[in-house]
Amino acid sequence: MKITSARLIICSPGRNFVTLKIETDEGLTGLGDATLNGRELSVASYLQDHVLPCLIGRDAHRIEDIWQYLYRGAYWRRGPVTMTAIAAVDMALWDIKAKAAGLPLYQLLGGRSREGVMVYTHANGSDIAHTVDEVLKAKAEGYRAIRAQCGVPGLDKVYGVGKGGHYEPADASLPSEHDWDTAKYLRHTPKAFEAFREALGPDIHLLHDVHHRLTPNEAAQLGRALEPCQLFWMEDPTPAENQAAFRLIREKTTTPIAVGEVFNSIWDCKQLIEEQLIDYIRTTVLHAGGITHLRRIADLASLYQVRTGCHGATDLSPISMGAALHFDTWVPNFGIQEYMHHSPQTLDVFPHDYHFKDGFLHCGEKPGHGVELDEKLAAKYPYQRAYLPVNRLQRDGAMWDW
Ligand code: EZ4
Ligand code: CO
Repeated sequence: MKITSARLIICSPGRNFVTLKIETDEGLTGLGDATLNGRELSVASYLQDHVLPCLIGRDAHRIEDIWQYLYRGAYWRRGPVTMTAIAAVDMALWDIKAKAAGLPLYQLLGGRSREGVMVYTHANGSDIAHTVDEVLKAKAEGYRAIRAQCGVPGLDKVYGVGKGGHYEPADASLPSEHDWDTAKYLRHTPKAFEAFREALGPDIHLLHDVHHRLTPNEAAQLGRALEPCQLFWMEDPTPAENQAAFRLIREKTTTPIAVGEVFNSIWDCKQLIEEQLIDYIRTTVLHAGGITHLRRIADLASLYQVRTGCHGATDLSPISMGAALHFDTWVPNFGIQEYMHHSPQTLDVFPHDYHFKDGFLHCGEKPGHGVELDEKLAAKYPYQRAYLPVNRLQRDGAMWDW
């Protein structure tokens, strides 16, 4: 089965998405997500200018060979732009192979390991009382796991909190600026989680995202302070370029740790996994080289009792969500899947086979990954430049991590 065409569809139904469509001489087509939040056109150019010309005429069934060709063959390995571009090709080819087999994608990976995929949703509030309301709302909607983010007294703008409710990660045509004060955050967060746990009772999982803002020692302090609240995980407690830094956190707290939404290859998490410095690995089918590479990461993780917890924010298109849910349905060391709700416009542009029920997402049984693209509708939403915010210290305006 030969690849006859490979082209990009860039649209912005509420936010930007880059989609790769691969067509074959047998009439089967496949879709891959190529969206890299705030850097969308870089991936589009990498694909358009350098990858797509090499695909024409290749056998669409040779997924592994094409993956190696694009990774080893490029000489320049890894990085978010490269690995997102490879992921788009990989996802589209798995979609085609599964359609050719007439099977839902999870069947090609090894079949079903679970009846559904436990997801966590977001509850964001401007203060503790507001966040308690949001957390209870999520519980009432049937979620078994809830990520809570709460405004901090004395800080004007904190990422993901705002006025509460849902947030869009890329919120402006130039980066907006948030401010940060670690002492205020560390004072407030344990009090907030005590209130959330009290309101929820013991049976619902609670999660929290630190967005890389603490030093390892501060992260250990927070982890310890949160131990009585029994978190499912504390996410991205500190930047992870230096994987050994996590030893300092691990020695001091039993609060489980999740890391990896910004990772793009197995090399970013090799030491974290092999030294059992984390509990959950958050790499995705999108930013970490597709199903072919994510499967390799999950298999390494399984040797060390590290489970998956794939990133699933709105900047990953429904195509990534569909592919991730097939992966989650199979992967033996599954932990949890993030589920942040896409806008109604996005869901209309990407008709999909997955559905939510009682705290679980179900990938559906259609052949392939089960997500399509309405190109006519997509054309009504042209690309609009948009950025993630930046984070500065309140004290003196210096740039800070996030
Ligand atoms: O900041 O998806 O866990 N979820 C997150 C998200 C990420 C965005 C980055 O593009 O941290 O909000
Ligand atoms: Co995160």
